[in-house]
Amino acid sequence: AKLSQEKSHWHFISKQLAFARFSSFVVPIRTLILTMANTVAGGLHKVQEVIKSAAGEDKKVADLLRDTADVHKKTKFTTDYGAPVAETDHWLKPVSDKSSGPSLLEDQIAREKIHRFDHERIPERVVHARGTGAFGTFTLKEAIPELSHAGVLNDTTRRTPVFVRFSTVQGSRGSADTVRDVRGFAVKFYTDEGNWDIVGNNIPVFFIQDAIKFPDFVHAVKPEPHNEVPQGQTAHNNFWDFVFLHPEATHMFMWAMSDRAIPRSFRMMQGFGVNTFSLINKEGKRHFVKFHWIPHLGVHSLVWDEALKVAGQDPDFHRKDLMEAIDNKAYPKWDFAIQVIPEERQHDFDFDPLDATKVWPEELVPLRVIGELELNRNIDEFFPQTEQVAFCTSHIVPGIDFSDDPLLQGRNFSYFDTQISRLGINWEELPINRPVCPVMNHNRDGAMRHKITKGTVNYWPNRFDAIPPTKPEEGGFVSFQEKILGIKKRSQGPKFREYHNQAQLFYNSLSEYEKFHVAKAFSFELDHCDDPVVYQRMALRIAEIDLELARKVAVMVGAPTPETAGRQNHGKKSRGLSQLDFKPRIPTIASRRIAIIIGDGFDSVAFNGVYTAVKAAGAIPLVIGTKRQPVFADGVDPQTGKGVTPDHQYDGMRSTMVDATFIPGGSHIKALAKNGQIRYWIAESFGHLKALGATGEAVDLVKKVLTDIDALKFASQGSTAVSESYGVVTAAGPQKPESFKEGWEMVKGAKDFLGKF
Ligand code: HDE
Repeated sequence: AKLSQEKSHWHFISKQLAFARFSSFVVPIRTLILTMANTVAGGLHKVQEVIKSAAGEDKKVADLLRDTADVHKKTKFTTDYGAPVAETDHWLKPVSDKSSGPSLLEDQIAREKIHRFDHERIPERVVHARGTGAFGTFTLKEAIPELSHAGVLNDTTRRTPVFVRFSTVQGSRGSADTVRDVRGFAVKFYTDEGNWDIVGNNIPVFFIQDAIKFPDFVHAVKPEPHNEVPQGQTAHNNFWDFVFLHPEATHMFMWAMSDRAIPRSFRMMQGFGVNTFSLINKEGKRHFVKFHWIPHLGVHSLVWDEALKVAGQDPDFHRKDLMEAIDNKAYPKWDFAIQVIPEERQHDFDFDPLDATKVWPEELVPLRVIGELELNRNIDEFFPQTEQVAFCTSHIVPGIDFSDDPLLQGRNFSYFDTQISRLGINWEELPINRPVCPVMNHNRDGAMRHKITKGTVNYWPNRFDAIPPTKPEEGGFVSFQEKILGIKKRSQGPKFREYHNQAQLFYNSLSEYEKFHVAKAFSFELDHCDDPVVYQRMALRIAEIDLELARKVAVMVGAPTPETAGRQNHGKKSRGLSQLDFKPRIPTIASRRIAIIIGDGFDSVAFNGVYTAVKAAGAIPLVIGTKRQPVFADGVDPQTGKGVTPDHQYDGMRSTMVDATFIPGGSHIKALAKNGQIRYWIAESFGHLKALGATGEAVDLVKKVLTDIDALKFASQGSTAVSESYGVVTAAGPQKPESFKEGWEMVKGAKDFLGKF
């Protein structure tokens, strides 16, 4: 019953994923070979590129090599002060024939080891503590001299090195990846004119408008003070209490309750600078700007049931996904786009463009794609790179400037400040943070200073004219000259006081399936609040967005069902808010994980065909077997023949860890059919709307399981037809070459069907 209740969300997900996940399951041999050849050639090309850049084309690679050692190179073991060490396993102590005496304090080697260990931890980030990073390249596709004179936005021949850190917000460093939360999307560009950081999120708006509210907000969202519960969740009284008391949070919490907050992968989410910045051109003219990252893979999410399970089954799911994709050379890419408002049009909208709780609807301010980001290199060591990387919204380069967005103004203070307590005042000298261009000024000293500056003066002006400020005509940064008028007071602009229009705009723009998920998300979250004041008031707040939604949620969470809308829904929609607006650039299964389930007696023709096809398409086949020792195909003698060693056995893997599952036919089906874990795997995959493929005897097994859960009516009818949308592809015939052809027809069918969406 539950499964059929949820069928609408299966439908939604299948539209997005079924083809991408499944299209290469059954490929004719010729196509297969061609695809393999292309993939291999593409792969080699990329490898050569990376090696070339490691050799010096990528300035950050070259820079980091200065501080990189290799534990696998045969070098001498030494103390930190360089003295060679002969023994590291025993503390120095008096030892007799019979026993050993006390450990001696004089052992400088043991003491050094323990001292270093005692101080290994640094404070975790106060927010965004859990994260992972990777290196990449930013390429400008279209210069924008009319808007900005920044080198990085004008020179299309440059390859600007970048470091990107993705994160969750609420949980601590060891929390799970797939929790419902906003994701950080912080990009550090190592430009020739200094570092430029876009410290963004995967949601384009924020909960609050003024930075002074940030400590209250973070206290409310983080684990509660009396018991430090919950971890990695917004599902608690204090969070919902706070957002009710701050109507400005209304727009953002709608996003946070949508599928955007449970991404399938960091590689499949958008990024937004959120705050409004300025672009300054050569003539000194200013345009307000918002920055966007649009993933080539499209925007995809988990379903909540998957997210919950994966949080326990593999808390590092997103971290590993990113690393795995880069290792497999399926480099994630994003378009870099800008939205621009000329300064003189600042007041032409019914929202304030400097209010970070508002988007600039695309219909009013179109997106312009001007560049591309590719992540193509994993980190070498987590702590010195991902943990020590330090982003600052205040890191801008000439040609870019701030705006009076009051959230940004506070952020510009906060990030630098927090790095001082996390890393110390000389944090900008750390290898991951230092720029690739020369750094020179009269800032000096402080704990852990690395740089040595020769000369007798450390101030300006000085009698030698040593290191004067860089002149504007030589590229020196000049702040935008802005005329300010107003009464100094603790307040905000009038348009900041409108909180509901865009919350409705967002909700109205979602597909039915996404709306269904929002209702479920509220129901989960408010169900976890045990203070009636909290969930009752929230039901009323939701009624100010959409009455129908509020009524659904109220029933589920035990609040009185609202009778009237707190405010009429204006019914308007906008593009780019539903994630259905972001399809994969090219439908691909590259980097997707495909499980192939086998036991002794599997059909080797079907197995080999699908395994090779999946690999050739750049996807990751994971063979799941009864055990991790060799498993034998039908007709292969276990004594003399060659078996397949599975990557995992049933206990070590779950359907939630993969994007699709294929089960070849063969006599192994008799045993599989009796195995509860396998039957559950099939049912769960179907429930999460993942593509399921089966051939030969496996078709009956899949059908039986789907019949048992009363789901067959949604699945493939017959052996050659692809199901309308439910991603179940079966070929019942014997696995001779003809049936590959048959399979190919099915794949084409799926393509035609999915092409409509
Ligand atoms: Fe942050 N935020 N933030 N934030 N934020 C931090 O800086 C802060 C805000 C974001 O991967 C901290 O280095 C204030 C919006 C990301 O290292 C801290 C305000 C957005 C990251 C801080 C905001 C963000 C942080 C903690 C309200 C989206 C992780 C550690 C005015 C545009 C960066 C650190 C990384 C981290 C302050 C609001 C994104 C304390 C005061 C809006 C992605 O400085």
